[in-house]
Amino acid sequence: MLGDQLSPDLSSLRDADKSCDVILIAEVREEATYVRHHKKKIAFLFAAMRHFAKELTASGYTVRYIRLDDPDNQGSLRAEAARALEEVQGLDRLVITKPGEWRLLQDMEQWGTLLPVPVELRDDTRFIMPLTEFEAWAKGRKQLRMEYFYREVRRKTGLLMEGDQPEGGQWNYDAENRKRLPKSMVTPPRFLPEADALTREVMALVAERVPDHFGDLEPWVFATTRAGAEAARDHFIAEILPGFGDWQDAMARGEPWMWHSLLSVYINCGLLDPLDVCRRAEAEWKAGRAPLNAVEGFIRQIIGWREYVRGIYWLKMPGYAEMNALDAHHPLPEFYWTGKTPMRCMAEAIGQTRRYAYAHHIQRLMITGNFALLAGLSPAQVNEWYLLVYADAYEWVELPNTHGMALHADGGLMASKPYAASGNYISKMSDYCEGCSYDVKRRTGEKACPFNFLYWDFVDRHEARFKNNPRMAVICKSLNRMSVSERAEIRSEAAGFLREIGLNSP
Ligand code: FAD
Ligand code: DLZ
Ligand code: SF4
Repeated sequence: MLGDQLSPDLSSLRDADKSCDVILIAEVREEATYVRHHKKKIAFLFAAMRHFAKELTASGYTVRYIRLDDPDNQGSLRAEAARALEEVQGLDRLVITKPGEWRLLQDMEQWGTLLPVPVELRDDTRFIMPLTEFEAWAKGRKQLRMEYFYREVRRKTGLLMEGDQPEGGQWNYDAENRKRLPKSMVTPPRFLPEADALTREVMALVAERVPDHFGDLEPWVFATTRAGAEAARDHFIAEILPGFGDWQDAMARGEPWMWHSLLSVYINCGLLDPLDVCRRAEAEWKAGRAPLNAVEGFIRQIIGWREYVRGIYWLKMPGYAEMNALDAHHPLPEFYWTGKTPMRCMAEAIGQTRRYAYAHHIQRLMITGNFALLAGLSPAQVNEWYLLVYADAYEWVELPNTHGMALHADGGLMASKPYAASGNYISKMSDYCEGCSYDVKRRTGEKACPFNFLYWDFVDRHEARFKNNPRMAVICKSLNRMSVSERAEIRSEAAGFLREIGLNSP
């Protein structure tokens, strides 16, 4: 069982025989370092793996748990599987639930020829839409759009449905979910558990073994047991969910969590079941304790976006990872690691990412993602960053979000238009611009906000591609209303800024 397969109803356990089968779980250097994962991400996963192994043992399974500091640790999953087969008598086959990453699936598909026993790879059944159903849905469609897929999943699950119609008469209440946080509004207290003794032990191990990886171990913010994850879920549903919709797109200084659930980290590693979480949210609406816009918005993220990005990943890999439709090649600027930049919005989002291995969706999309898009950063480098900095990141979910949603590197497969925005959007949805060294109102000249000239430079660079896109036409027309000298000034300002942060002009 892999680090993100911590579910007692995993397909590989379906017919497990407690009297003779052995469950192998291994902390291995190769998985911990193939990208330099955030220290908090590794500590979270190893602590959750250790707790899960105890849970399995208590329920009668024989578990072979390999710790990172086991002197005989072979350093890779395949080598640990080989060692287990050698050291444990009587094992005659290996059963694995398929991993969520192409790289690992490719490797595991070879195990049958490399190991002395047959290897059976089973589908991961923890998703609502099996991949074959996603493929069938996608087949023959000219355009794939999440919204239509989402309606299929609503019908399939019956979530927020009245017969074959959506509850409340609308499928989507997003229009109600774009409020700016009022100045007087106070965000609710969050459920942020302290580290238990087991977790503290793992934190010390991580600090010792991968000291140069990105990110802080303290302060600790994640539950590492199933019971803890369930407590986090219950707290969210009872206390936070009612406000989820209204400020879903809002950002505020010193407010990393807003009304977001902080549940992806638990759902993605198997401590929480996505459909169960959605049914509980639906029950809150039915009981009149949470409004429809909040509950629909929350459920859409899980049964819509989460399922959709997974479908896209497996439909389009391996070519998907190589796409670079906007021909973006700049390396990642140093401040993506340090958070040291006068751009207050970027400093907030990156600083928080370093501290918590978490940032909410709008920060990932409209701050760090938007900057990467506008500045023409290399999708490969940006992808690696997102994969390693967030505790909830596995390639099946990270890659389509980054590559497709944030960077438009797939040329519009995931999203019909790039999520490009100038400083005006950030100023509307946050208080970051107050007290920033830059002036969000200025497009060029002294103290002009980099998001402004980079935005117009981006539109200018890609005008030919976007002018026929109906959702970009208005923007392209605005660009065309600018004088030649104005456009030249924007280009030169953008080039100067990129040089200043260590990048050559695009
Ligand atoms: P909430 O805002 O409370 O949302 C509820 C749940 O919906 C989440 O827990 C998550 O399970 C699901 N969800 C919401 N949006 C998405 C989405 N776009 N795709 C898939 N699931 C979604 N999410 C990851 O789980 N792992 C990643 O590696 C990841 N990388 C991302 C990279 C970029 C560039 C962007 C723009 C988004 C990424 N997301 C990723 C999606 C989203 O940002 C996170 O799921 C969310 O921020 C997690 O925090 P939360 O649990 O508080 O979410
Ligand atoms: C992310 C991760 C890390 C850091 N470490 C391990 C590990 O030591 N053992 C393991 O089984 N899995 C680990 N993982 C998760 C995998 O690298 C991989 O991302 C997922 O299993 C893909 O579904
Ligand atoms: Fe970000 Fe520009 Fe606002 Fe500064 S002024 S916080 S750089 S959007």
